[in-house]
Amino acid sequence: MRVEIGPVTRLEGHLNVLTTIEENTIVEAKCVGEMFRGFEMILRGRDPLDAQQITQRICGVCPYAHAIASSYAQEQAYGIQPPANGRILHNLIQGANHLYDYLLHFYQLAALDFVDITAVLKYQGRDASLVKVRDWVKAELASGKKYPAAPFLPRQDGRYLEDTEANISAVKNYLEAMEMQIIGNQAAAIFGGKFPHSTAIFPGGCTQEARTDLIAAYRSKIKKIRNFIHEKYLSDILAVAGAFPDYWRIGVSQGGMLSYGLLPTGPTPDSDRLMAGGVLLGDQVAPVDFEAISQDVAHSKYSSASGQSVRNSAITPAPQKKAGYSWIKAPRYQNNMMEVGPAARVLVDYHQGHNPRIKELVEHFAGQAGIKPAQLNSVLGRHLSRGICAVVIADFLLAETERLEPGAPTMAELSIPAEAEGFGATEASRGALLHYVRLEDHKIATYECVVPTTWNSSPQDDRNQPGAMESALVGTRVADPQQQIEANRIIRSFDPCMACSVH
Ligand code: NFE
Repeated sequence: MRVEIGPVTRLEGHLNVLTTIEENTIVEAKCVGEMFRGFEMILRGRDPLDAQQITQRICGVCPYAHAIASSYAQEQAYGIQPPANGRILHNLIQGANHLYDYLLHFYQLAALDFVDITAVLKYQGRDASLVKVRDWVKAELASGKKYPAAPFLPRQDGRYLEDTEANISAVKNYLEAMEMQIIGNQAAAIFGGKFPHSTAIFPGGCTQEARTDLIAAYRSKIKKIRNFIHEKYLSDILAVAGAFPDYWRIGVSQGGMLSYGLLPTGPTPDSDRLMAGGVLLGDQVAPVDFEAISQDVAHSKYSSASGQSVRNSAITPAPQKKAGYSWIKAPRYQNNMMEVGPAARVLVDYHQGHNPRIKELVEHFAGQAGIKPAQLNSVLGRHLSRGICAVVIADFLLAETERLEPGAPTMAELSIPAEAEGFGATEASRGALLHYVRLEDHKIATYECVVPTTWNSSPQDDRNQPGAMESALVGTRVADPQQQIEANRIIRSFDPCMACSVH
């Protein structure tokens, strides 16, 4: 039986998933990116200093990651490095965006897969926001509409969290998480100029000053989010994990794990990072080699050559291509399918014994849940990994503010060479993000972005090997093949951003 479960809701953009079901088990899944954008074509021939601005328009959720990756790529091309303050401000802006994004994903996008919103009907307290949600849900259910209004309903049939108090508390935190996201974006905008699209992130640093009043304002906002992470976010993840332990074994991707590492602690992107990068295949981690990345298009709607390296990437849209079922390309590492994202970030760092705090958190939570660290490759593992990332990032950002030198320069001088190239790699919230720029005659000749959701939601490659999300869906038992709440939970655990994936 073939069942389309698109458009999948509570994610960014347009995703369709074509599933083949046999005996209530998914035997094949095809992820379909349904739009074409062409940012790399837009960039050709332009002034390279447009790139960190234009690439931010790829997405309203992770724009700073694009600005950072573009800045790193241009810094390499121009042969410059930011002053210490400049690199720290990059980190402060990008890190605040990660915190915002994890909370957005868990509460607004994923939690309603597990939390029973109808539990608010039993709420008898006086919290004005909860009363509003209760009355709204009541009215929508009473309306008899087939499709009650978003965001809480409709939803797939299935088992939800049963404890009324836990459900009501999660809904309360759902509302508070939105306040936290505002605070996170305000924190980022203190140095980034504005959200979503920063005007201040620049190759060579940041155009905002490192003033003591700004630093104090930033710190107070990050401290509020840090408290929410420790008091609410982690316990809500664990409450879901406690009620749905089977999801430690559901949604396991079948390839390797790739992370470029997050938040450099020294003057250049090559410096050590808060979270170390690497390629994890089996239990072996190797350093990342950008030359080992290629992008297949056998099953994508492009007629350009398949399997090209990042440097030689080309893009010719072919909407009528019969074998192409997605507008997403299929990036591969030495021909291996890779999962990117929070679980990859945590596991790649953990396997290298790099950040002691990550090791401690992984072992603490794995012990508490009775799982092996490798089970972070799962639906619950991705949620918990975001929680772990949030803890280490919040602490790091506060420590970074103490390393700022108020009044010292935040920007390096730059001049644009006639011919040059650069790679810029970072971790967006959803995973490994690579930008590549090649200049000719002071202008952009080639620009290529290899984006997190392009890895995770990729279609099959030239060898018909599925993408990470496709592989994580195969083998999943579904109680109701038409609704597939289980598949929806798997898909959302990756937090796909289709706008980014097709860019
Ligand atoms: Ni549009 Fe993006 C992806 C992230 S790339 S959300 O995929 O995170 O920077």
